[in-house]
Amino acid sequence: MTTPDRSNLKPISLWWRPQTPNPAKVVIILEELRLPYTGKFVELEDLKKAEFEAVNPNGRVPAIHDPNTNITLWESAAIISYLIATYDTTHTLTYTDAPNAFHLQQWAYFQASGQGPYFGQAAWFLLYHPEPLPSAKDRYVAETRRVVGVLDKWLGDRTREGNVWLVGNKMTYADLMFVTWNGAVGLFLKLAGREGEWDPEKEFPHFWKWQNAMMARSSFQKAMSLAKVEDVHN
Ligand SMILES: N[C@@H](CCC(=O)N[C@@H](CS)C(=O)NCC(=O)O)C(=O)O
Repeated sequence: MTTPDRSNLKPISLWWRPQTPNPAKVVIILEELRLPYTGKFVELEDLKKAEFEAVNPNGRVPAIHDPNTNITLWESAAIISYLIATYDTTHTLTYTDAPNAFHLQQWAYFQASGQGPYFGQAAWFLLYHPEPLPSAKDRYVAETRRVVGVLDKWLGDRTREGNVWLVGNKMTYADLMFVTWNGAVGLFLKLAGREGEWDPEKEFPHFWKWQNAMMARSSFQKAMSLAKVEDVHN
């Protein structure tokens, strides 16, 4: 695949819903890489209809179509991997050398398989499951805390070595992949009346510092504030 001409890019179409963690991950990377994109809002009830399933057979957001390369993709981690490989030509958010490149993949897979789904199940059982299932709620809240603990311990060890990011000495796409689900924990515990179980500043100080550094970025602010979904951005 040839590298698209950065000076003449057509907007990338992004199927999404506002303020949802997986689409917002992609918005953050589009913003960080200053790529033009158009939001294509999908109503909840349209996600499993033929029109959208022609884009994503899994019937979930996000999905993208990039007219510059003619690729259609779904799964947020695969989309981010594509955007980085195609457009981060100066490697601002990535490393290409071993072992850093593989460690980035390791953390990205951990986010996609170990953080997102577990935090998502915690939110589901706390807020949406039709029957109250205390053991399922406790299991996923405990897993959420365990995953945050893994990140906090790793970042604490890194801080003692003089680095504050997951890999190498700069913020990468792997760090940014965690920020939206991290940010959802306080909200879903609060909505479930369990805010007493979440004091990250005290319990997970390295995680908290890292999370706040990413939440302060304009890419995160934009991803969380976008509501007018058909606009062209950048
Ligand atoms: N593994 C997928 C998960 C996508 C996902 O669950 N998206 C949510 C929004 S954050 C969704 O579309 N939910 C609607 C539904 O479950 O029907 C990814 O990372 O892209």
